[in-house]
Amino acid sequence: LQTPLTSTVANNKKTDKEPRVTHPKTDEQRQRLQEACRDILLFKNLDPEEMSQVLDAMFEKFCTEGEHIIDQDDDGDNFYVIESGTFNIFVKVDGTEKLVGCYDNRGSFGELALMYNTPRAATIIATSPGALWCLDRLTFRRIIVKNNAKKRKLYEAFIETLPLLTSLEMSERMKVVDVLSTRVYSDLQQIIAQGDLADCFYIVESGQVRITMKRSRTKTDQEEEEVEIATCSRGQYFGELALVTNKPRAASAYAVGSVKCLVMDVQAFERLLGPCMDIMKRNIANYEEQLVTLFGSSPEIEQQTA
Ligand code: 1OR
Ligand code: 1OR
Repeated sequence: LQTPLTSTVANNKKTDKEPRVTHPKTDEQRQRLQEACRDILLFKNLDPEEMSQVLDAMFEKFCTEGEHIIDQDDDGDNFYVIESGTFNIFVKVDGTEKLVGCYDNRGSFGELALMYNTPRAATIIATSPGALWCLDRLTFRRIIVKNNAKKRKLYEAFIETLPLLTSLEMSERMKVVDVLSTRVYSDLQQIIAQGDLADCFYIVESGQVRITMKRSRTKTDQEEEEVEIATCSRGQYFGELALVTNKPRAASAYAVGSVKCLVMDVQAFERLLGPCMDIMKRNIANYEEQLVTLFGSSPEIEQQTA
């Protein structure tokens, strides 16, 4: 069994001055941790060595219903990955706490205070018993923040070309880059399935994405066929509709050839892309027109946004 001390020494390279944080884990714990971290966007761009350092450093925390995991305006200690449990997000508006969202057994939170050295921007309260994996501030800054600097260099120029983001300030666009992660898909791979619950938003970096919709051949026909309704290429976005309307995915998306997408989770989408909502809503109005042209009616899309 490795003790924290021996693994700390063994892992240190000569060039690193800071000691590595290591919390020893059983095989079972490590398995659960890996599973919980699989879809965490902030970890997606890490190389295997960085990822294994992150996993080594994480430690488990169980919480009870009603427990405050984070209080707004506090200093940031940890970044949290949800293994299980539900959590409410509150933000103070004019002195009163406003419920602005929730996490349901997946996702992560607490990155902002660590990334930008700011006070906590929201309060997070458990609404069920839960299990969290925590990453300490120093390790987060050493690995994730360093990685963000690389990401900014890589994506700065591309982000500047996106028509969707023109209403954002330069500093806001860089915050978008910080939360983006890259996902690669192979030919024909499904990216979005119509009818699924939605939790992220996509921008095409390279390749083509085919958008299709199911429809019955006749009014009485039970069998559905998939009709191609659009294609997205470099610089275009998709997957916004379900996030804006709070509905299941209205269409499916498939890779044509190999495809690279930039992906953002729903909380970051809501937090950062408010100023881009006009452009998106105009485009959604466009879908509705097209839907009438193609299918003769527009039952699927209904705008619920103010
Ligand atoms: P943190 O370190 O600031 C609180 O600690 C965490 O709540 C924060 O990192 C985010 O990870 C998470 N605005 C700010 N923080 C949020 C939000 C949010 N949602 C989750 N967090 N908004 C809600 C978006 C659904 C914007 C509210 C105006
Ligand atoms: P989503 O979150 O619903 C599927 O997931 C995505 O496909 C959707 O967001 C849009 O980003 C994208 N109607 C509905 N969704 C469309 C359409 C579309 N085109 C792209 N998406 N229409 C095509 C208009 C040219 C109208 C239907 C015929």
